[in-house]
Amino acid sequence: MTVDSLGRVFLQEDVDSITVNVYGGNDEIEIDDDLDVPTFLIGGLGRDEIEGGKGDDLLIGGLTIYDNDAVALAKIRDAWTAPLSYSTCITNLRTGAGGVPKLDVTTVIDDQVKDKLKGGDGLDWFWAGVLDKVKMKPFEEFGPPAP
Ligand SMILES: [Ca+2]
Ligand SMILES: [Ca+2]
Ligand SMILES: [Ca+2]
Repeated sequence: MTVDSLGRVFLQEDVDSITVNVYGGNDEIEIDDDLDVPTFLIGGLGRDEIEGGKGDDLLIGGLTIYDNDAVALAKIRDAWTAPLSYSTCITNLRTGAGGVPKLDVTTVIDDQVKDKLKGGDGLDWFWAGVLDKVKMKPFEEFGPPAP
């Protein structure tokens, strides 16, 4: 069972993906460990605790320049949840392939406070700053491409 921002309840089989953007304030986003759908989770300003579930989660501790642009966020979600490999989805988002809004050091902005990010199972992608605490698996990707 899944509940949206308006309090509506969905059956899990009817949910393809989940996008959560909580903006300012110290927020907690927790996706159930058993929920196997891809998610796109943005903490925004404030000390946020973001926990992914069993699916592939894209976790951002700070802000993006797209946070007030629902169309851009939906395009990012679609690129992240596309039926392509983990590394292809990430490359497409890093490079802006096919017109998707790019995720790079100019569009994802750290909010300089301590966020906690945890991905859980699945293949997750993390964007965090130096102050943030990140719990990720060694083969998972972090932020921009390695220099
Ligand atoms: Ca926040
Ligand atoms: Ca934050
Ligand atoms: Ca996960």
